Amino acid sequence: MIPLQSREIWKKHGVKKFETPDEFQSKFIQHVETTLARSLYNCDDLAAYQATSQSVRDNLVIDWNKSQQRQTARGSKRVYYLSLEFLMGRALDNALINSQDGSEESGVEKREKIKGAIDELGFKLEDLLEQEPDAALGNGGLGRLAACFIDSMATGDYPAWGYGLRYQYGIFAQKIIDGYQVETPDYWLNFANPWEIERSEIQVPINFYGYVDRSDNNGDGSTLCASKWIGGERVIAVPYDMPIPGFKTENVNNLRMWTARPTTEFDFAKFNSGDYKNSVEQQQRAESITAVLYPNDNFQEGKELRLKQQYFWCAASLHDIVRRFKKAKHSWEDFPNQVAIQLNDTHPTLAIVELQRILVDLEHLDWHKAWDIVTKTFAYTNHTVMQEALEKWPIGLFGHLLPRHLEIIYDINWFFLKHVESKFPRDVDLLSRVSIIEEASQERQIRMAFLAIVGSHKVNGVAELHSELIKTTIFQDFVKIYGPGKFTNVTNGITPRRWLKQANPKLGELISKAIGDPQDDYLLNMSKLTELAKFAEDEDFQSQWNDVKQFNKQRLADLIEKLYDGEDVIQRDNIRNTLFDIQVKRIHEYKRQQMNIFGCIYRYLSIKKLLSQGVPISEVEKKYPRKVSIFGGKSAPGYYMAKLIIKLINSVSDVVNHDKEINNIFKVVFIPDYNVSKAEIIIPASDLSEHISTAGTEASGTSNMKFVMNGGLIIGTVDGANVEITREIGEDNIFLFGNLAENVEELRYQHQYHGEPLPQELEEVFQVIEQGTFDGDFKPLVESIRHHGDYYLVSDDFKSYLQTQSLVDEVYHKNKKEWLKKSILSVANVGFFSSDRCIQEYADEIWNVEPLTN
Ligand code: OX2
Repeated sequence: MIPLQSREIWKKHGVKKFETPDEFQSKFIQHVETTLARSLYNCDDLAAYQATSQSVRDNLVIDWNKSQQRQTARGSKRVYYLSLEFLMGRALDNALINSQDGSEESGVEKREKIKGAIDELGFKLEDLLEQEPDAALGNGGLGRLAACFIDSMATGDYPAWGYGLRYQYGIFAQKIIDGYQVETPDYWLNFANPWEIERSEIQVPINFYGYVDRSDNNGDGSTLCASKWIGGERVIAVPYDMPIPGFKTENVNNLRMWTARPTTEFDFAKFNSGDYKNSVEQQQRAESITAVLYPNDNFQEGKELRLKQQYFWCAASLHDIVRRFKKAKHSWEDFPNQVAIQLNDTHPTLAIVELQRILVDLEHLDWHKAWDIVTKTFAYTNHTVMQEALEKWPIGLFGHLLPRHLEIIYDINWFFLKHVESKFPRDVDLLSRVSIIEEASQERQIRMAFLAIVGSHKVNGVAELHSELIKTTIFQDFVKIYGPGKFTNVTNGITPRRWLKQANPKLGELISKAIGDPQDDYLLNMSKLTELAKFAEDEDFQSQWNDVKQFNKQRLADLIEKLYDGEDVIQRDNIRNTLFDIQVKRIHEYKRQQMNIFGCIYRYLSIKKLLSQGVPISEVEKKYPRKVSIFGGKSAPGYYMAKLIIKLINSVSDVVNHDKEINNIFKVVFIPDYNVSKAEIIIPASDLSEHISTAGTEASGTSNMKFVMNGGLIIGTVDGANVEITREIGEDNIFLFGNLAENVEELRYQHQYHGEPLPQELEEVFQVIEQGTFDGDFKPLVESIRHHGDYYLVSDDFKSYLQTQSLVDEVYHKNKKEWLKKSILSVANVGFFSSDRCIQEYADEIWNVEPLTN
């Protein structure tokens, strides 16, 4: 503590945020010369990016300190969002847009001034933004959702922290070599990361392995005899903090990311036995815990290191949360009134067990009293119903790494099953179905989703259809046990700051002008967008709307040209009448990129057929108007089928794009290394985007919302959030097709037992693939549909997919006004999908926390 008389000196010198362009320039130069130890003569774009970021960060940190002090002083309940993935992307532009001071000026105006100030210093803001590597600490939707949520929590003035892991390697960078995906490491911390603050003064010891001591562990001869875990291997968790600014508020929240370090304890035993090298090696292993993000999306791999990551992160975060709670000197009963912890999927389920261990073993609370606190604290979000993604851990592996936690899980299960038995006596089947320990498999396994349900007071799905599905399928028995009230829905959302204002400044400008909102308040209150509806048929407005779209298409064409080494793949001169059809997301059989590329092959064959019949190309173009099909996305490195789909897309692209005869009326493009910053260019450029998962498999989807928010139309199945998007924007404004979720089981059954012939169109596609028209061996892909039950129902939906694509062509090319009207109406009604709305629902229905305003 600073002595009272010294505080005056602090106050006199108190740090100040830069407010004017002039003050910014002064900060910038100071950071170049001192922080970076560079000068006027050797300040390149990278240094300028870093100096800009440091300057902006200084402002954030000042608000961050105030926000944290305010939150502590008010003693308000805090939310902790635990996510193993935060797919943040770049921070600088977002920080500029969100930057706020006491003045009336919006962050957006401020950004313009900084841009001017940077100009004067001899740099271009756009070039500096490009210097920043993506913080790609996530796989796909789940990690990006966490990033949108912390943006909205800060914006809504909620006292909330995110907790994650600071991986040294984020999701791999994807290279395409000979059409195949090749993974290269993403060492994103190559240059200092100006957005993080290392907190090396905080060191949390984390233990693994060891054994459980049941002797008199109080050491004082008292009768209290709890168990005590004696850990065998110790590492240290050190946090890095990232300030998260809200929009139009001075509130700045914290994202705390843990990194693993070796202990500095000296192992005398090893040293004396001359085993120095070994003791160093063991120390080095500590760092490997947070070295790399597991690159699977919707798939669990079951590796010990992954479980270590999970425990390391949960234990460090809980230690932190409990320490903060204890400082305020509340009684333990008050814990759930002070702390809400949201589990982003089952990855942080160990936090439930760890809190119970802290309360029972370390704080000596009665088991039931402790468990009451635990269940009131936690809530769990489920993101999938797919079996292969549901986490299970073999008892052997788990008990070796975390022996005491295994015991606690057994006890949790014992009390839970006792409760079930009392409610449903003698239903042995039910007991074995809901047991946290699965006995059926070869080795007994812990079902993490069940543990998460039992240890939480609320469980939510991420879109209405999905939340209904979990209640009738994977968690059916739990609805019977706990009643339906424990299960709820919070439909996903996205932050309009990044996904509208930042990604699509031109559209943002047009909107704010049209609805008379120069301060961009619509970015907080998205219902204001409904004002756009009155312009839906206004020709002048339509033409401005269209101009924005064309500008964004041009911007994407530039990116593609760069990625294709200067090849003008998308014919520049024709962009205005070329439909951009985009599918960008993780490559997965259930997302059905294979159906899209089969559709592309069919289109190509149809064009060729007409040409071979002597139909002139100008006539062919009437039936198959200009279109470019754009794909992007990463496959898990070990996912054979997904990798084959990538190869097929690239091979088709090779054939189609180099076929002179079709005169460029159709192109297929694969954009390598899809990531957040590329998404910001790609999404605003879509005329049409594809969200075509097998009904019932995509829990929500969030890129569907991003595309609609940017004026793109959707072709999609009746799945995930597509259902609610349809409800919000109107069924006239979306192209839906395909079988419904309720019919999927029956269709799969039919495939298994009655092998029906494939539709003619798909048969034709398979024949040319089998003839070797496209480089590569695609037999497994074709066989999975022809002979192995077509699990994802491509054959069932293919025809209606093609028909719907024809309808798309017709509206786009023959009725452009109608198209633009649909596009405007979609944006007018997309407001529901702001993540601000999600956070408000979580806060009101699940966390019971209030925003904290000045
Ligand atoms: C994804 C889901 O697949 C996607 O549908 C959803 O929009 C997203 O999470 C955010 O809720 N891993 N990733 C997901 O689920 C799992 C498991």
